[in-house]
Amino acid sequence: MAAKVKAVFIRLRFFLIAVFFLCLKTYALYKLGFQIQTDNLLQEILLLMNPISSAVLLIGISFLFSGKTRNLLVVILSFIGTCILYFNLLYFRFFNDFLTWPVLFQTSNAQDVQGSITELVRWGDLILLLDILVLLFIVIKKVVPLQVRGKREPVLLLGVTALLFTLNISVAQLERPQLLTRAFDREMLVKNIGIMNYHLYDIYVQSHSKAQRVFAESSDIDEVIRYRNENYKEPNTELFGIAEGKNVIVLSLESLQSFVINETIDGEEITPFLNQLIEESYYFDQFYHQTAQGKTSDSEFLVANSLFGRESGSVFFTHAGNEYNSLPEIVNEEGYYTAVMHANNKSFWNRDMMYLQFGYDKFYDIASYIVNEENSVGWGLKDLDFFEQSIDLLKTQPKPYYTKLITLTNHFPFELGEDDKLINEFNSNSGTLNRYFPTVRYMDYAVEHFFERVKEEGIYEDSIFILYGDHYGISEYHHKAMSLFLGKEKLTPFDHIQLQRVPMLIHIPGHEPKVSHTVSGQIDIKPTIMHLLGIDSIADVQFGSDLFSEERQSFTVLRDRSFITDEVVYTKGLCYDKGSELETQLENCEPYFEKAKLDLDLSDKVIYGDLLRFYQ
Ligand code: GP9
Ligand code: MN
Repeated sequence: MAAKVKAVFIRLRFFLIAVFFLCLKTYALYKLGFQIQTDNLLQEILLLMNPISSAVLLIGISFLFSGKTRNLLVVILSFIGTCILYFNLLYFRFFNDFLTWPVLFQTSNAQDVQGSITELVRWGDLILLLDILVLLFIVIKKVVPLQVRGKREPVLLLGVTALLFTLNISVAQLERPQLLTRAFDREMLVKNIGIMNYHLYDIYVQSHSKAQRVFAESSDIDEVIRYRNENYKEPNTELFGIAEGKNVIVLSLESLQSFVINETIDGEEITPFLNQLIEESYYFDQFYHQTAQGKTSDSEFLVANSLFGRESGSVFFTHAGNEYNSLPEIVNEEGYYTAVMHANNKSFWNRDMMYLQFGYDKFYDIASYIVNEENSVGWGLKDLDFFEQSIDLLKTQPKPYYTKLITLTNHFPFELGEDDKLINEFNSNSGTLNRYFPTVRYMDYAVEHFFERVKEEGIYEDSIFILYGDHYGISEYHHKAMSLFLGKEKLTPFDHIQLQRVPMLIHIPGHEPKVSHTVSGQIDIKPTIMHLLGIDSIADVQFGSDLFSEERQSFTVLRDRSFITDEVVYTKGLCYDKGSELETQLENCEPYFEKAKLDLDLSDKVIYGDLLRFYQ
């Protein structure tokens, strides 16, 4: 056996040397070119191993040939691999990001790179050709013998590639669960599955969504428009246009759920400031997040478009090239300056690409903030520092502006320094739930500080504020601990749906507070803001309705097809009576089946077919 393996190695040594060179080069570029940082040994191992499977596959194409052609192909394929790496490097030097398939065709990006190519190319880059020269030398000098094409080789090669890739993915899953389904961030993907496999994955995702777009026809939008017209709700006449010309400040509050509102831990309020703000705002206590795997990005998508995100994956990745008629773009036309402030990498959730499509004037990403060890925790910049630094940015913006600020500290795994813990942790078997309360409390404190500062800076009076929780923070996995907090014996699917409520506040200085019990969701934010600004929404393709409209139907559907009305909750094929919180006959839910289905399916149809390109 050992002798056989040795023989194979000797026979394939030229191929193996080439694979080794390409892997080594990729690893060196990860470290020196793309400056990928690792936090632990496992991540370092992943970086080392992730180029192998794709290098074997790429250079293995030579196995389809014999003799001189085969050896020459090894050199050419290595060169192609190097070119792919190099294009990424140039792109990275310009955008601090990895290439994506649609970007190659998005002319503005490509032109940006072309325009400054002389600044991006460096003499030292020639070192990337060193191995190619060595390989070429070997071929020319005939150092390695010529090989005949083996019948089984291509099959064997595919097998080995698959094996190597499976190994890679398994280790990556340990490091990043749900890596491919959530597809958070390009850097994370590259770090885990390697740059070449990332490109293959990207091509797969993009082509899949392209296909549905190709078969869509302009008449497909008609059904959607008809449905939209049937469901349009007249704005509330008293509030229509009330905020015209005022700044709109949107606070997307990380992982904030409604179950903490007006609750305490050891006698201490969890959200003292929000509780007080609710007393001075319009508050919607039956408001649901409608996100799925796209998490924050899904909530952003819902708010900007009044369309649903995807059932799986993230629409921010799969449909960032679509035509949208987004809120930033709409208010832009009314003279608003539009921006997002969020201290994370701009490519996270593909935001940099999607925001272009939404028409934001500016994305203040991590590069706009001073982030260091002292002011960071968990995912990055602490909320208090984030808000403080954002105030300076707000002040530089032309008025009126529409600005969304996205917080970060209250993110799983809910880490917080001792000094910032203003209340005790909870005491249960779930560390996650236990830690959640102090981080929520901290976020509440940071939001309070933000309000103090906007008042000090004279921003407050000229602005309206929209605050909402982006999605759940505590998953079903922690139900046992959660039941302890809620004082229930066991949580049912009904309780689970109730836990999908997130706080939603509209604070307009000078307005009397009001609590609304209308069942609603993130899909309703866009028409609500439009109407407050005096922009009619009848001609806009959207699936929500104005939260203030007197004609509003108290109803919302979640992305997993559960739905809620004043009377019932439908989830997991069961119908619950809201009053008794017990299961009831399916008949009671039936009248809403059609609406729930159409809302989701027609919204999906718009996205998959890129139908808004047919509608202006
Ligand atoms: C990342 C932040 C968190 O920038 O928005 O994303 P999430 O994991 O909550 O979707
Ligand atoms: Mn989030």
